[in-house]
Amino acid sequence: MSESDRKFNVAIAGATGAVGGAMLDVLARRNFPVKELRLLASERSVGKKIVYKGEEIAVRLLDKDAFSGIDIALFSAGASRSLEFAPAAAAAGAVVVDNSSAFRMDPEIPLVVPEVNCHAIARYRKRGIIANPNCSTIQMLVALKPIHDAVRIKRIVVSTYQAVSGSGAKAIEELKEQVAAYVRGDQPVNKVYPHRIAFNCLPQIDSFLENGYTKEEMKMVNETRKIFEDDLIGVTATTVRVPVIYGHSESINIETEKKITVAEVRNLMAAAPGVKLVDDPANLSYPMALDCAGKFETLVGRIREDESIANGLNLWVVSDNILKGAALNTVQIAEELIKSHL
Ligand code: 25A
Ligand code: L14
Repeated sequence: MSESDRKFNVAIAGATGAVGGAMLDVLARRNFPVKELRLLASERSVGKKIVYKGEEIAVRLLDKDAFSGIDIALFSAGASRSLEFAPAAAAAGAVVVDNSSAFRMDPEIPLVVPEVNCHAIARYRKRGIIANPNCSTIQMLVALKPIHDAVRIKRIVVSTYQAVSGSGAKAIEELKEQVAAYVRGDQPVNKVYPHRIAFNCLPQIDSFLENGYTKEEMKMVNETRKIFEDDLIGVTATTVRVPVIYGHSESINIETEKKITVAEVRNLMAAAPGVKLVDDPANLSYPMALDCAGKFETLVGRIREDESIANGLNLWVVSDNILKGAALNTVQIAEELIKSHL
């Protein structure tokens, strides 16, 4: 069999969700060599038909027996489902690429952004699972990796402006319904979020921890250290939900060990894999959530020197949280798996 004839049996756990649907899309857009595609979800969706490349596929129940014959299992049904079913998928011989937070900080499980630490994938063999990082961490590190390699980043101060699609399909509906209710003059109702999200900003993503930070904020701290393999890098984050449907935006301030100029950073960004430089203030051109939706690249702009310290920089980084933040990164990991490991 020639290299181009190799095809793989792929399962998607959580296929009916916001991220699962994007996984189907990305597999098709990138022409992933799929032999069988098995779509798995909860009882609610069993029997529902989903079209992949013109072919209708019926959704099956996610259970421990669902993975026989599967080569690669992409998981996006939440952390509790991953904890319950990913080990069974691995035991059945599949390599799992998991989108949830369940395994990210497990020292035996690699946490991978292909543009940043592709080499770590090889460590999947021990448990048969590879973790996909948090969406906000992924886009930040795609942009910062070339700078870290060039002049070492000592400290990162990041504030995020996160889209509602990160909390799934029902959160997108909640924002739309609240906007419609507001325009009608009715009282908007909140179910997914603890407060109204329409025409508001919520400085809370995920639950609060003892130290006063949210879990989302501490994911950015801990996952950055693991992916950069740098326990000394300082990271502090404030994560905020904004009434945007697709695309997380991030204001990032960094302090570097050695000096780097704005022109040098622009050159690094123009050459960086997965990055598109959008930084032409004279023409009012900068990264915006509306422009990143549906795109594979992470947009970087507003690059400025931080004039309050010796070696400081500010950047504005925007990416589609459902694509690079989840489905695309997962499929890229699967592509690397079949290229170098399976
Ligand atoms: O809190 P958790 O458990 O960690 O979950 C976190 C949430 O994060 C999302 C994902 O939402 C998940 O619900 N998510 C996961 N990874 C992410 C990432 N990297 C991420 N978000 C951002 N970045 P989602 O809407 O994208 O996907 C949900 C999927 O999970 C399936 N699912 C849920 N419970 C399951 C299950 N699959 C198997 N067994 C279970 N027990 C879910 O499938 C969906 O594919 P579904 O069939 O249950 O839902 C189909 C549609 O039904 C709607 N719906 C959801 N909940 C309810 C509901 N309808 C009625 N009642 C409900 N309680 C949804 O709109 C869904 O589209
Ligand atoms: O992947 O925006 O850890 O609500 C879970 C919740 C990503 C974002 C994760 C959200 C997330 C998310």
